[in-house]
Amino acid sequence: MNDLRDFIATCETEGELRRIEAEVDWDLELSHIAKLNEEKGGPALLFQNVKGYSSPVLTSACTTTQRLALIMGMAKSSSLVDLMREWVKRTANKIPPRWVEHAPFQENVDRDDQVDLFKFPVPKVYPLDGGRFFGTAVFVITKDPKTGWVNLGTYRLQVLDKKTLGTQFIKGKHADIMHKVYAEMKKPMPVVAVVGADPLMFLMGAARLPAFESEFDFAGAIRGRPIDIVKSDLYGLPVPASAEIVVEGTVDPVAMRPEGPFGEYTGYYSGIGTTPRPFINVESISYRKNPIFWLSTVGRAVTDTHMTMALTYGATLWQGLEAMRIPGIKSVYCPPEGAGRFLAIISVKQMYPGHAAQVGTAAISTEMGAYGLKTVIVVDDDVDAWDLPRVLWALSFRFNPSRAEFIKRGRSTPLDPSLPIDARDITSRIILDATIPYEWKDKPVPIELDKEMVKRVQGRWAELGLDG
Ligand SMILES: Cc1cc2nc3c(=O)[nH]c(=O)nc-3n(C[C@H](O)[C@H](O)[C@H](O)COP(=O)(O)O)c2cc1C
Ligand SMILES: [Mn+2]
Repeated sequence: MNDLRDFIATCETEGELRRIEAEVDWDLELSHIAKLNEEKGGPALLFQNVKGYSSPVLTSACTTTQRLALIMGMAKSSSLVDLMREWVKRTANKIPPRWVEHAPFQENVDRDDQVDLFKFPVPKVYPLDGGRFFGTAVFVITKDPKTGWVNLGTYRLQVLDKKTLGTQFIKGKHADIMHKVYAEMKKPMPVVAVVGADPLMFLMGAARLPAFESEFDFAGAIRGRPIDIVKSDLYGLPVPASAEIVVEGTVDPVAMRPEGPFGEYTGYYSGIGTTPRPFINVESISYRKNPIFWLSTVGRAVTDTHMTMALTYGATLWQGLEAMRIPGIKSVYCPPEGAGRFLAIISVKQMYPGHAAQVGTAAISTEMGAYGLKTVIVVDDDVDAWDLPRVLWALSFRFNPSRAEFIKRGRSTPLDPSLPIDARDITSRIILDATIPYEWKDKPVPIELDKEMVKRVQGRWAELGLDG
């Protein structure tokens, strides 16, 4: 798969995409069709007739595990955990990107007075949103001026006027770290924001990968070949050659403007009553002919944002545990209902006393876990991390509240609605050890059925009138 057009074609062949020919308004109507479609587990949608516009909008691309599998080039029958396991395996050997000369998006370039973000069918998503959001299924590319580290991250972008995009670079995110380096140098930070490209690049933007490493190298690892990149129009930043729309500009080191609110993945609006934020002065926009605009509805669970984060945050957590060389990790699952980041379940084959406790404390110390993760549940290896009824069983019959570990202070996300709006920097965490302690000499005896008797009664099933 090379670009978004390949993905759309593949989805169409696989019966995973519907084209919408009827005219649809970008103002709430398009997003509401997408959201309701996502709640029904529907296909990806390509809106071909957006009121007042001639180019299309793609939504709901990542709402199902099947479509995430198509993006990763895996079998449609793969489970989310299969995708995570493969992600961890493939990203062990990173592949740097490759410079190429030309890209289709370079065909149209608008600079200076021609720059107009309203040229694109940017939807307004939720009723109380502060405006139209150009960046949902987006990724922002920045470069550290001191080390040359290139980062690619998904951060929402609001159209503030035809040449300005409001940002929400949350504290400690990689674009925020780089912005602070530029601010110290009193220099504006060059940025590129890309909408539409090889859809894997959006997954990479959303993934919580380590600082100082480039998402391009991880993407190459997953594709098994280098990602083709070209130099951006003005500042020479690397841009995937597969891009549909490329916006380039700078973020001032000090200037701020109000941004938001936006209906976030927690199911609540964020950006109500928050301080102003940095913004992008757009200086150039390049785009393919008939560019495909891509939207994620974000919003309440479960949308394509939750599925994307369940895959990418879950894989990052798993990778982090592997990197710590902790033995016995059987499976990791970060439920999409928790946006893949607030709740994690880890299944472990215990090998020594305290092993389960180690897994819990390790999880909250990984790159992924040291951020918004609040609850870790550790289960024994006879329970699969994704098997929620069995996890609830373990929480009922193996878990003892006196074995819960409570951590009072950790880094939080300002989007967490469980914290007061003015005190969201710090959260508490809890580790629920739902295993049978390894060191117990007398362990409870689990019920196993008599094997011979099982065989015998299965042989009599029809005779007993229980078939069908
Ligand atoms: C659709 C979508 C929107 C997101 N919006 C934001 C945002 O506005 N601000 C933010 O800091 N993170 C946002 N995230 C989460 C980041 O993409 C994620 O934390 C990622 O790791 C950031 O990249 P970085 O680790 O290179 O900083 C969003 C994720 C998705 C999938
Ligand atoms: Mn990063």
